[in-house]
Amino acid sequence: MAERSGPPSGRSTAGKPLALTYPHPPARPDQPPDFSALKIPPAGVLPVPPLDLRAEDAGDFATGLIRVLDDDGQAVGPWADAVPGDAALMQGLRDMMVMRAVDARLLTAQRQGKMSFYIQCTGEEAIGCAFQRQLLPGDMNFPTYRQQSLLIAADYPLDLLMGQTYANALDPIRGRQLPVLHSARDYGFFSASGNLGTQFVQAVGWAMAAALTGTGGIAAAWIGDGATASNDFHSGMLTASVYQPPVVLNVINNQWAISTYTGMASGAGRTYAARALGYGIPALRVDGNDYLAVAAVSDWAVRRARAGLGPAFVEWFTYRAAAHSTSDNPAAYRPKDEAKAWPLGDPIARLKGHLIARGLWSEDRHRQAEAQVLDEVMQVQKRVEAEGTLLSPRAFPPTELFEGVYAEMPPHLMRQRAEIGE
Ligand SMILES: Cc1ncc(C[n+]2csc(CCOP(=O)(O)OP(=O)(O)O)c2C)c(N)n1
Ligand SMILES: [Mg+2]
Repeated sequence: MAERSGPPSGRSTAGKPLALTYPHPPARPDQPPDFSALKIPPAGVLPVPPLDLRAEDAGDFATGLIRVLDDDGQAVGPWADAVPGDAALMQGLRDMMVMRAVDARLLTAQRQGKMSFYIQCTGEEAIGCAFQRQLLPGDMNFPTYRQQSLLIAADYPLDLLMGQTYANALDPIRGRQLPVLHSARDYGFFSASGNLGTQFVQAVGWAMAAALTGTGGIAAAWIGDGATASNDFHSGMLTASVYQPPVVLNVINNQWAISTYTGMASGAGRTYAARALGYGIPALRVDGNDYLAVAAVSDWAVRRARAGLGPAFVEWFTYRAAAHSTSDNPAAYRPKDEAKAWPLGDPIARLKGHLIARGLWSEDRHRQAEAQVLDEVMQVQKRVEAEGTLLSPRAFPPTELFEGVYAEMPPHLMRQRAEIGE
């Protein structure tokens, strides 16, 4: 028998040192932003696939980029015909403006010490706002901490949305979750999970149950690019691929997972959408800063799920323009002006530009609307803050701690409640 001999330790058979690959972001804080390596195809080049698109025919959609708005703000290409009407676009602009104003006000409130923590979705407003407007009552989102835009477009009352972040008497879940981990079943917003990746298994399971029990409704799973590195992502994908439930599997690729560059989760220069093809799930990759493209593709994916044609995967290509959270300082790991250099621009500015180009809007009307939206949001915030902030806290009765978690209170909690004299 031939004697087996391996290469000397640490060297390849070609005699070269074995080395690992560590993906690096294109630029660090002391360098100018550099997105030159991104391949951004022109708007309007991809067709609209049939609703029963199969993974093996989805290659171009998973590696390209569906874009409707071109650089002049015109809607171009086949997907332009799938965009909702003018009233829906005006509504979309307002939704995004409200979202941005709410984020700005709550960020300031956190900096003033009125709440403990906040997470903004700046730059990603189009994705949740446009997707939600394609859903129906009875559908269910499984969101992360960065999908408050779904609630805005579901017309969730702003005093509840803000109250949750102050954890005051207006908080429907009475301080049981971190600020921004909302829970609003009647608005199609499943209790947000802080554990990355769980949304994929939960949404797939919910969609299977909806199909099995005939209760109807479709599910939408939401995770970030970094969370695709979790086991739950793969479990959800495999289960969706086997049972074909009515679910839309969304990955928001905003280039960062706190301070970790997206390349650490994508690996080897592949798109996230391309990963779904290996599971036999058709996937589309979309410019997430283009409200028209987001609305058209969301409508396509939602109709596919509703038609019983199985799961679809969407990679929303965008940029996290703000810090990860109020506990993060992005100046430590990326160039200061990187958000401004993002080649796909800002979703509000782009929709505004489109509506102006079509004579439906103007800079003046936009300025007025911005002031009006800010005023409305500040009025609500004032009312909400009157119910208590960290600077002027109003304690809940301690017995509340024991309610609303278990249908039947377990004995150890009964004992604890007795200890505080109730
Ligand atoms: C299972 C798990 N691991 C780690 C964390 C800590 N953590 C919170 S947010 C985050 C980054 C997530 O990045 P991404 O999925 O890209 O979403 P984004 O914040 O960019 O929206 C990490 C590592 C967590 N919450 N859950
Ligand atoms: Mg991310």
